[in-house]
Amino acid sequence: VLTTVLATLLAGCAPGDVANADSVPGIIPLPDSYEPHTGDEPFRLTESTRIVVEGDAGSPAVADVAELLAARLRIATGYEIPVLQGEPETSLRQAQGTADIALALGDGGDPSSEAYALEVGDDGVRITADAPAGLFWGVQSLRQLLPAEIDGAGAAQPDGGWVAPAVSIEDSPRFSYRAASLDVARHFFPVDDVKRYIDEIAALKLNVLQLHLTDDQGWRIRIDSWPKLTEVGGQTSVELNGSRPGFYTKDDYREIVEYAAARFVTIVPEIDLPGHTNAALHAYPELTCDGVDPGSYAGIDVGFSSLCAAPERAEVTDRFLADVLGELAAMTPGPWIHVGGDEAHNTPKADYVDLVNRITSIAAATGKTVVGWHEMGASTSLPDGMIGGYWGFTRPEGDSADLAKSFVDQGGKLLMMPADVAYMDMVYPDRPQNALGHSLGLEWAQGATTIEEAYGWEPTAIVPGVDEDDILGVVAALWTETITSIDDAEFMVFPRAAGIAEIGWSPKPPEPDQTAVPASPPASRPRRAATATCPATSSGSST
Ligand code: TNX
Repeated sequence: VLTTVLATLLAGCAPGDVANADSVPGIIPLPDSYEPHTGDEPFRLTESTRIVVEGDAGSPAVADVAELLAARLRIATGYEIPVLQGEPETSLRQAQGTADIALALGDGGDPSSEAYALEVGDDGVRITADAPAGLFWGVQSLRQLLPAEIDGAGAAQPDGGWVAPAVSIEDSPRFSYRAASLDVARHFFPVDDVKRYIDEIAALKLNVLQLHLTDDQGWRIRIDSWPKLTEVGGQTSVELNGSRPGFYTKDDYREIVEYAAARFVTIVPEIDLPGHTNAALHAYPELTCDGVDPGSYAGIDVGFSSLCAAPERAEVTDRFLADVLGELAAMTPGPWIHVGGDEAHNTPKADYVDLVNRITSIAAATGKTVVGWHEMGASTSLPDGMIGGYWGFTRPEGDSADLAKSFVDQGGKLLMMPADVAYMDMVYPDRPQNALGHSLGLEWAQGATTIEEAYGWEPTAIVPGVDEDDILGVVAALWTETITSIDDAEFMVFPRAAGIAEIGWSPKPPEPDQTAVPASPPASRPRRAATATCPATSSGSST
């Protein structure tokens, strides 16, 4: 899939399609600054290439980055690609017709930095960073400079050899939270599918995976103190395009979290509350106001279920919230937990605000930073620094902008995922179907979303009064009412999420009135040419 992404977005736009193709490195998201050494000899990866971790490399995380790179290169090339510590032997290696790939961790600096520098030439590759994450992102850039076959299984060898063009890159992200989401509640996705998805998003330097773990149709995460959530609530799913129930044990979840962490991706788990709770209410009818089991739900409607705000249910509801969010926080090393808050259409306004206050304060008591959908901005007592997820349109309708702004007014920040451009479950214009003949995607967010639309929005230009500093990041969201398999998920998400990855990482593009004067690299980047117009027949090579 990465190959498809890159082939579509990069090679499909190779020289001829992009005005300044000679000077733009074939990397998505486009780096902050770059200087191509046009005319210089490229780096050549051969059977004697080694990966050298420079210095004393006390950091196991750096060794892990080196091993991940080595594993990928070995699979694609069949070469040995040893990993060792020490100093790269540039001159010796050059004489043998190759050079080392060096990874160097700077001393001091900001441990949370994602910045890196990448030097590529015929005397080797050198990636430097203040923190391991930067080295990992630098590795992703290197992968994209190599021929697309580097992401393959080893069957295809590139015609021109394993070369990467000579270039100097200095790079760091615009936003610190660059996410994809995956709805594992409507249809369940097994651990291996999630790992594959993590590999794909990390290649685009997305560093958060929001897992939508619960909804009306299913509850997907084991909670020991409320076992029927998964024993009952994990056995159902949407049945539109085929059923896919299931749930993660705590070991499964830990495996996902660790796999993601090794790729510098943080898992943000979402328990959707107080609406979207039919699976929980079916498992524990004592959570409903009338105590009656609502039955399981396999359709795709939203907004009908709700926790009960009535005082006589306060004890059981607050115990449920504390147990669920407590266990979830305990198994989540990342700083965030997401408590939903969307589309509680069946919860009276006063009850909704009361429940939001209880949900968010119980969530904050776990020590995590709380994330919720923009509707939660209806409360004026949100916890300190709470993050709101804006999923209205790029031209806000109704009170969506006000509700989102409420988070900022209360000292929090926003995640931007406008549904008309950042919802990967919206149909493509030609409305393709899956292998079973079912249509893929929904249309409610202003119809089809093209690749250009997914790429053509600016996070600071949506909610009035919300500026760069008020925005934590961007999200490419995948809801799975119509999506049953990881193949279909990838088809919907890529390449559209590549545009969102670039919005989240690359420098803010110049205002439209400044684009008349083309910027000369490496000073700043132009927004890439419209990608969907590129020819589909491409070599798949970025060199
Ligand atoms: C809206 S976005 C939802 C989800 C649906 C999605 C389908 C949001 C916060 N809620 O429940 O799955 O639309 O596109």
